[in-house]
Amino acid sequence: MSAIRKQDMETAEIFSRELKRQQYKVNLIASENYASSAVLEAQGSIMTNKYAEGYPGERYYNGCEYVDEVEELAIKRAKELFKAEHVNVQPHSGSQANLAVYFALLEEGDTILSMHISHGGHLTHGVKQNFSGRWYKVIFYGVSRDKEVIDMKEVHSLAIKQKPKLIMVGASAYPRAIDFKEFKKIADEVGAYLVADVAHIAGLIATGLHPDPIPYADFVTTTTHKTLRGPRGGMIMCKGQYAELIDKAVFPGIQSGPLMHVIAAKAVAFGEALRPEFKEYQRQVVKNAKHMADCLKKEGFKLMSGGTDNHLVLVNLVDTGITGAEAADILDEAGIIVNKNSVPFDETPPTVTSGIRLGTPAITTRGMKEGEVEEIVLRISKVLKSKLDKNLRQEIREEVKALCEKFPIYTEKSKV
Ligand code: DSN
Repeated sequence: MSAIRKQDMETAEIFSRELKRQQYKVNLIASENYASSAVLEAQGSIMTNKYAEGYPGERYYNGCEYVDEVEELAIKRAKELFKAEHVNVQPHSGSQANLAVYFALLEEGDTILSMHISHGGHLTHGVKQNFSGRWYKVIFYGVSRDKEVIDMKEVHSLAIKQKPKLIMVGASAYPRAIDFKEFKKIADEVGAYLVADVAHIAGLIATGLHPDPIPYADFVTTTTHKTLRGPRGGMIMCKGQYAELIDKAVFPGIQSGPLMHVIAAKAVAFGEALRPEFKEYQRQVVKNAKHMADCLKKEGFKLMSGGTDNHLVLVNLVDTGITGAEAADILDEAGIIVNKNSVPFDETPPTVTSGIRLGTPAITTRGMKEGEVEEIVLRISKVLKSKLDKNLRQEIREEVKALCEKFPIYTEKSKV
C-alpha cells in the first residue's frame, strides 16, 4: 500500500478501514474468501497495462507475447484442475460466463429450465429483471416442500412438457449435493444442452469433494473467487467440440479486452489449487460447514433441508420473529457478517427475506476449525435470541475481535 499512501491518503485511509473490517470481523458470506497475497499481487500488477483482444497467438494487438504465456498457463492449469477438454479464462465474472454460454447457444425467446432464485438459483438463471429473464422464456424448477432438496421429478416433468433448449443446474444458496448425472439424463431425453453453474462449489469439485459435472454438462461456468479462492472473475469449461463456439461468444461476442492482470491472478490461484494443501483446505471447509449445521440445530435453528453437504447452510428464520434483513444487520453490529437470503416458499420480498446464508470458506482460510465454529454459532444464537439487546451485541463484538486476532490475515505469520 506504500505507493497509494504516498500519493493518495484519502483512498489509502479507505483501504486501511476495509483491512481492519476484514481482520476484525468474522466473514460468513458463503461466496467470499481471502485470496492469497500472491493472487493479490498478480491482480494488482503490470499485466493490467496490456490490451489483448483475441486469444493467445491470435491477438488484435502487438506486444502480447507474455500475456499470451500467462493466459496459456492459466488455461493449462485449469484443464489439469478440472480435467476439462476446453477452458476459456476470459469472462470478467460469473454473470459474463453465463451470458457467453446463452449467447453461444440461444436465440431470443428460447426456453431455459432453471432453478428459481428463491430456492437457491442465481440472478443470471432467469430472474425477470436480469438479461436472462428479459431475453429468454424461463421455466423454473425448485425444491420439494418436504425435504427441501431439488425435486428431480419436477425437473423431469417440466423438461418433458416445456422442451427447453437449455437446462441450467447450479445454485447460490443450495446446501446439498447436486446430481449432475441425473440432470444429464433428463437433458438428453429432451435434447437440451446441459449447463452447470458451479460458481459456489468449484473448489469442492476440483478436489473431489462434490460430484463432478465435467463428464455430464456440455458447459460448466464458474467464478474463480469463491471456494476456488482466486481473483474475482469468471471461467467457462466445455467439451472440445464447443471450443470455437464458446471462444467466439466470449470474444468478440460479449467482451472485448480481457483483463490480463486478472487472468494472471487466475493462473496463480489455479497453481495454488493444484497443491495438496488445497484439498486439505476444502476438506476443512466442508467439516466446518457440517459442524456449523449441527451446532445451529442444537441451538434450535431450522435449516433448509436439515443440514449441508457443501460449504454453506441456510438458516430458516420463519418461526423466530426476526427477518433475514434484521438478523444480518444485528449480526453485523456484533462483528459477524452474513447475508439475508430468501428461503424456499418465502413470502417476504428479497429485500427482507426469512433467512440468512452462512458459509465457511473465508473463516477456514484464516485457519478456524470446529472449535471456533462452535464459538461463532453460540454468539450468533445469543444475538438472534436477544434482538433488542444492543449492549450484548457490543460485548460480542469485542469477543469476536479477540477471536479474529488469533487468526490474522495478510501478515508475515498468517495463513493468508
Ligand atoms: N453469487 C452470488 C452470491 O452467491 O453471493 C453473487 O452473485
